Amino acid sequence: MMWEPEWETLPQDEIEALQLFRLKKLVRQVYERVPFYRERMEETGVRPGDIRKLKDLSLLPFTTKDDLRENYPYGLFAVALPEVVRIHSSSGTTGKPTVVGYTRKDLETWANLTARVLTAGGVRREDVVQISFGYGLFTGGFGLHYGAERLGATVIPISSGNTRRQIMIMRDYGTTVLICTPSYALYLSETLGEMGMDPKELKLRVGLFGAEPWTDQMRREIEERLGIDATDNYGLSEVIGPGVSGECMEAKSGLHIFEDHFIPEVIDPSTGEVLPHGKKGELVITTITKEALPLIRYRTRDITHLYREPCSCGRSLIKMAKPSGRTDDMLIIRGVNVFPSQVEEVLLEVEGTSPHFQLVVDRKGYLDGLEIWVEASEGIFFDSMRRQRDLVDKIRDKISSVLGISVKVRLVEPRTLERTEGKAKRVVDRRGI
Ligand code: DLL
Repeated sequence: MMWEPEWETLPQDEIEALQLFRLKKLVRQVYERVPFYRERMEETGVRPGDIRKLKDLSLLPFTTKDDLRENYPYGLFAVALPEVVRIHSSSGTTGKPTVVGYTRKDLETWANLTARVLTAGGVRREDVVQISFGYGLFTGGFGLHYGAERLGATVIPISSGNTRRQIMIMRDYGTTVLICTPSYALYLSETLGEMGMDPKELKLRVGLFGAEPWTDQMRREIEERLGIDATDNYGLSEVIGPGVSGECMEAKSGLHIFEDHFIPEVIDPSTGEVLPHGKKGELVITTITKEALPLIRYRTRDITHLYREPCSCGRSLIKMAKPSGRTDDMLIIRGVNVFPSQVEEVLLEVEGTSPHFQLVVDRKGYLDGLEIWVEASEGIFFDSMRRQRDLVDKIRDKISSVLGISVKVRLVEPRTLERTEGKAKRVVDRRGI
């Protein structure tokens, strides 16, 4: 089943013709309306008229998360604020988050795209869909919510947290579809066991998981434990949120990218050179239909490769492999993006610590935990237990509020964290994903 079969099965030559048409229009628009893009293009020496074929996309400069930050909050918007009807945002590398906006038409597009993802993952009108992604500035909850409503399913906008209540509602309301991060799905299955419940007591049949990397092995485990069919879906706030690509339940291999809205490229992250299909590198996306925040060659920092193959679901759309990692140091913990630099900023503000720290990520049971190991300054270390406790509480509260997830903080003796000659080893990831 497809949500918009006329678009999802377009032959490659027609998709490419459509992409070129939309790209030309987009480049002209951003050149006229967004000073940032005009300056960048002038610096690079390209003009809108130079885009004559799809391959000319590579003449255009990249856009990065830093560019969004430097133009915080609305500098890259291509429409006036009254045209923007929704704002979302995601964590930035330091300090400022990234702000994204949607016009009414963008919200339309987004709902259709997440409806495509849901349909590909096996969701139907008759389903009861429990959305356990956070609702709020994060794009996960609202993004999939409108898609599920669009396709006519019965939506339970439960948001994240309170696992036992999630399970109770799942049972009592007859939830058939679960939408959350893959790690939360596993955690739910574990809690189900702790509550002495059998998944057979639930009506769950399908799960759509995304917002963090996961493996096929994890898919099998989730499918077995919950007795469902699980598919992957990918997206990022800057580009639109969820709805950039999704797996089909027929093949469960690779995520179809909605090429009528996004042009994907894979580049060598160190040289910026475009790589041929099949070669692994950094995914770069150009949005060709978005109005409020169109992005030209946005560097996602996600590592994957692209391939086109006939798919058993009948879609002609190009596929991306499951993202396998990132080219930067961003961590995804319980679906929340975390940069070590955010922790550093907090520590620099707190007296009594040294700027030596490490983020230790672990998965206890199925839930990610983040512990921050911080070297105490000499003074504090020899201080009373009471003062140390106060310091730990202060750091914990500050970091938890900046990152948006709860963390544990451990003070360690001065000069005990490993020093390296090159890049500091800020992250110890023990999750094995
Ligand atoms: O995580 C959007 C989303 C919500 C996607 C719900 C799917 C479902 P951000 O918070 O901006 O947006 O984080 C984007 O998360 O660059 C990837 O590194 C990672 N990511 C998202 N989906 C996947 C996935 C949302 N399926 C960042 N596999 C991206 C691996 C993923 N990584």
